[in-house]
Amino acid sequence: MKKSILGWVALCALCGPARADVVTHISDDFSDGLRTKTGATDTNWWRTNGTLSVVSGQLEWASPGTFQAITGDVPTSTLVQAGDTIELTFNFRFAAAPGTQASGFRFGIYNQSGTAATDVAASTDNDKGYFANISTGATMAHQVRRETGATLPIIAGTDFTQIGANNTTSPGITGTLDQNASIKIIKTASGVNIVASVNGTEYLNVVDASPVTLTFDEVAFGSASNSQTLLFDNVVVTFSAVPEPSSLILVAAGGACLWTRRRFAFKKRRDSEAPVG
Ligand SMILES: [Ca+2]
Ligand SMILES: [Ca+2]
Ligand SMILES: [Ca+2]
Repeated sequence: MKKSILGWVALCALCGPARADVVTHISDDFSDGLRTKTGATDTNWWRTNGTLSVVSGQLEWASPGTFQAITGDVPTSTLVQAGDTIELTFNFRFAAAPGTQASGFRFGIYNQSGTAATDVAASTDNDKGYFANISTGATMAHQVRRETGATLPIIAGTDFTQIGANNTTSPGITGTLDQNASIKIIKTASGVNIVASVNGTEYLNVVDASPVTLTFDEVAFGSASNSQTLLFDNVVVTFSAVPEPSSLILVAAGGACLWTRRRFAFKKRRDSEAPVG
């Protein structure tokens, strides 16, 4: 009997990859007309420069200026197990066609480094994380960068290192059409894998063996030298945690107990129903 239970536990623990639990941290469609948090999956939005307001159900960042950012607060998430993933997806568009700029549009996932974001303040200067650096206009030189928070501002400064090679084949962002983009950070056995996509096409897929952080509580959007107004909508941040091996064993052990109890009950019933003599 003991042998069968152990076998059952081992089988359960090994039967394929465990399904991750996906939690939606943020799902902001700006339908409340506010850039402040009013619901469970809503959030607060801040800017380092320019004017930030909700216009016609979209977050409008007017006159962003050069190398400026907007940020959104995210519930703290830590990547622990290989496979744990935090992902940002959103819609965006330029109000006027952006100029040719190698790092024209930026988006990333960050750690606030203990000083929470507020408007037009130095509190986001020390934030660290990863961002995708997507070119605008005719340029095609897209990159992923790791930022340490050592020099101001967030999503710019001189405190970043390029991870992996440039993508020089995917198109830059042009025109004023609505676009969709995403960036996700996936824990690997010894580092992180960063994947960024634009309009369903994977632009960047790189691995960083020296993560600057595994804890994230912020997303950021940046404008380099484009001064055009940007509009954002349907910002979604999800966190997927792969169950820890210990919880898998517990689930398997629970299943084994249930199986044993059922088997015992069945045997007892069979014995009591057996003809006597
Ligand atoms: Ca909307
Ligand atoms: Ca900070
Ligand atoms: Ca910086």
